[in-house]
Amino acid sequence: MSPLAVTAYIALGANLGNARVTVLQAMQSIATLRATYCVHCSSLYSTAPIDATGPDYINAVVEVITGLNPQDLLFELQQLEQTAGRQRPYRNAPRTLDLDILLYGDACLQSTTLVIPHPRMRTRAFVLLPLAEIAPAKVSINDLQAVSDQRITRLNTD
Ligand code: PH2
Ligand code: MG
Ligand code: MG
Repeated sequence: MSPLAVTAYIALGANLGNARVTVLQAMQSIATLRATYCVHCSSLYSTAPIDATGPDYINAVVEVITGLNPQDLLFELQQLEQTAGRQRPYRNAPRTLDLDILLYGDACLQSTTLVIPHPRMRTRAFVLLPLAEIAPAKVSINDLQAVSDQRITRLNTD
């Protein structure tokens, strides 16, 4: 039996167009998804591309409580990516908006379309620092030390 609602963490990233505006709008859109409530939004971070080329990214993480199952949540997030004009010319290409499910309760899932926890989340400062800001218990000191060479700057929101 699946629970009524689960706490999930979603990573937001963008490095094409007005990335700051796109990420802020995506946070609002996530908060209005059906059966989904946004509990915490991290600050925005400017980050160097990792395993990718192109401009610096804007990254953030949000915590939601959702009644959607993982596949339905993924579908809704992909719809938001499409609305933001997401194109996929090649792996890790610059993008207008990327929305990745990091954690979904304590679920471990491995389907052809979705792997949870996100397989690369522990190796990326652009995920770990915003996640640590809103959910410190989800990130260890060792995690943070392992990514301390990756360039990342928290942006002031005022
Ligand atoms: N996303 C990637 C690959 N590399 N680098 C940064 N800084 N931020 C991202 O969101 C990002 C990346 C693939 O999704
Ligand atoms: Mg991604
Ligand atoms: Mg993605």
